[in-house]
Amino acid sequence: MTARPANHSTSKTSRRKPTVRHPARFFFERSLETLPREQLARLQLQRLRATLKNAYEHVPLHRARLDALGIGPRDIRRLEDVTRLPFTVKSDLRDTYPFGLFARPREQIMRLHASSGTTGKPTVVGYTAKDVDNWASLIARGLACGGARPGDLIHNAFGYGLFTGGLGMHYGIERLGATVLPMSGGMTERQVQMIIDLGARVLLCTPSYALNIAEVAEREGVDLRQSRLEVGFFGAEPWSESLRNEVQLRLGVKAIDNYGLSEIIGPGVAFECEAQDGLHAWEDHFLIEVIDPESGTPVAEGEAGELVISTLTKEALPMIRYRTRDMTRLATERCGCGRTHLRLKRVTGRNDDMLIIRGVNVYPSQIEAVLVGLPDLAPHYQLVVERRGSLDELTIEVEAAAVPASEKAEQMLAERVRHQVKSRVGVTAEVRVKNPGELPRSQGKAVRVRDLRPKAGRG
Ligand code: DLL
Repeated sequence: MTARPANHSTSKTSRRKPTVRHPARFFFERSLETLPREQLARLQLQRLRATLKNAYEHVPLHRARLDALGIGPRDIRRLEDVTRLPFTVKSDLRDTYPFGLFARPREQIMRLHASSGTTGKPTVVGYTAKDVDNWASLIARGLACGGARPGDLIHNAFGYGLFTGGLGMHYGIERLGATVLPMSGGMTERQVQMIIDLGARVLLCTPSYALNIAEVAEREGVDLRQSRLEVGFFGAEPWSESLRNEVQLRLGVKAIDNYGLSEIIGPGVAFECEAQDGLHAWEDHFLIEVIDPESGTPVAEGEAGELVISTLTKEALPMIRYRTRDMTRLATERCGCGRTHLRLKRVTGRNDDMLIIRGVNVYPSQIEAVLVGLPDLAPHYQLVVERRGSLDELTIEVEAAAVPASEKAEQMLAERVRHQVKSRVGVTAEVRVKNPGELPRSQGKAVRVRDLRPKAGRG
């Protein structure tokens, strides 16, 4: 293995963000990414009507719903009219499994992907050749937006296969004009070796797997901060600012958030720019709304709510007002990077992942934000939810950075965590301290919650 000295601080204690070389501003599709908002809105309206026509003419479920409301594609005269359209939800995909929401015959589908789903049947999604082509451009655009450049060597550790992460990113990397290393997930020692030996500048994986890579490297005595890595694109699961700091520090990269979901396209819906202040959602391809999940009505700008997305260019699987269940906030003020597309603030988690503990609503990522970075703890955790009597109880399993010197020391550590969580998130939890290495490590999407409640009574 060979490594060259990095051009940023390698001190473990430095919290300074590494600076990205290649400072010149670069756009993959400059004119589209910087389109004035009035023009963007005109394009969206035209594309929304075309999408509606596609869905109405080719998908029986959409036609039946629109007919029931007496709405046709021509009734959409202004963008705001989108709120008259019915929502589409995840169970619509399951109920019409496998191809019932496709607007093209199977023979015209170039690619299928599927998301495993924790219950029941998987969700199958499809792409025409044109969809695959658009997808690659959207990802190339996003990678450039976050600091990747043509000519970079990009180590893609998202899983290849039915998951949209691996192959979706793969074609985007090629479209950007970069070199792709199709690593897929797993075999972490090998990942470390390839990062060092081949000299990737950019790493792609989930944030929890990035941490696993960092940990394995440290165990093997390899300092990845000395490697050529400079940028990491992390996504596919919720993560906190604390985890961002941790990953930046341990890998010596600038960590860029990116968001997407299979039902809409996969990765490629929204990417952070180098400002790391919200994710630009590509509005020429997606119409973004944020609604109150209870009432279904739009929330005021900047308020938290459920993200709802309509696709504007998808041929095979047009989606009308898809309820993502993901909670976020919108920012439409102009971004310093010059892109005009609105930004999603960090996606905190799915509203079905929200726990209600003694009346307090809490997302796992809020607890993560408190735990990661606390002294004497490793940045690994699991939340265990149990039903005791009529109440839900939360136990937080944390991992000590080193085996505690005594039982007393362990109790004090647990007490410190309990206190921090109570004062910063407002939740009362038991804390169980595990020894180093005891909690499971992520290979892709981390499992943060072990829900031991009886299925019928879950919050
Ligand atoms: O995770 C697509 C993807 C691959 C995105 C690679 C980014 C990078 P699904 O497996 O369908 O697709 O899971 C989608 O993951 O609804 C969110 O709940 C969650 N998610 C994805 N990205 C983020 C993120 C891919 N950046 C589901 N922050 C979504 C928070 C995220 N949650």
